[in-house]
Amino acid sequence: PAPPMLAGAPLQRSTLPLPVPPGVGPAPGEHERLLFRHSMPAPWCDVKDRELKFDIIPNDHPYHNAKNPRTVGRANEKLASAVEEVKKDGRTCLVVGGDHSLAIGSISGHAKTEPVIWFDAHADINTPLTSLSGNMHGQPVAFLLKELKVSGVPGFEWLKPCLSAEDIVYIGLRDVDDAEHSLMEDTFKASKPIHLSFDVDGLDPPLTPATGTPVPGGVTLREGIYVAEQLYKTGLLSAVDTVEINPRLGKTQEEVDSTVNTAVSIILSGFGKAREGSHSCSY
Ligand code: Z70
Ligand code: MN
Ligand code: MN
Ligand code: MN
Repeated sequence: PAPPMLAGAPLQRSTLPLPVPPGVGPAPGEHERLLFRHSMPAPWCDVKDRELKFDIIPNDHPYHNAKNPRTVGRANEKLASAVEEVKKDGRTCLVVGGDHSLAIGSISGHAKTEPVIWFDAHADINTPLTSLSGNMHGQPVAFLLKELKVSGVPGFEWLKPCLSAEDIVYIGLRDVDDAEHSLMEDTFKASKPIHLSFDVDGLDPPLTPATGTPVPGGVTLREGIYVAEQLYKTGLLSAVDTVEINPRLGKTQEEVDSTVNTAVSIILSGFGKAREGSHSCSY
């Protein structure tokens, strides 16, 4: 069949390495069919499709609490080379997984200095020594961080940790193991102080109508408060701006009140007010 056409950013050339980690997800070839079936015509995208085949290494015994380390390690080595080729070709790389252990190869193969936004309910920063599940998809960040010096894992001889703690921004965390929590405190504590510059027009307009340039489709109050809470919990929040709050622009007293109340909730969260239901442990 013709290569699948995928929706994507205009003016970007996209490439699709399609890893199928062993035993996980659709069978080889199935990705292509699925992508084709769900794709929308996007003629501005020049899609170059590739599929990676991975070997299942026999007798792949656990390394401490890391299951299938050789199989996962070699698969990631292959993925890293594929991503590197895609980037050398000047294309945007889309990896369709597969579980999150593929980030080890994907991020290693990408240029080494880019910041990484880790959007996840989970921190995925367990090491083979701390993991309770043994699942390597709960460990990729630890493998990538220079600070954590994970080494000696069979299958990962090729890997050179390429990220520093300051290169990672987490969004969405809400299920972090105790050991991960300590690892994060140790790893991220040396980071620099954080400045939060909070423009209320980043929130959805009904929350802060009394502002100059509302734009539809903003962040929910829940999300905004969450961001402020998480920044507070880093212990590194050393300055906060709250801007574009303009009571004169409220058409009614209600609009003024909701704008001010929203801003106050964000500020309080940034300074340590926990919502009801937060437990005493900071995660
Ligand atoms: C747990 C672990 C996990 C999913 C990541 C969970 C990790 N912290 N789970 N993504 N779905 O096993 O290390
Ligand atoms: Mn994950
Ligand atoms: Mn997750
Ligand atoms: Mn603004």
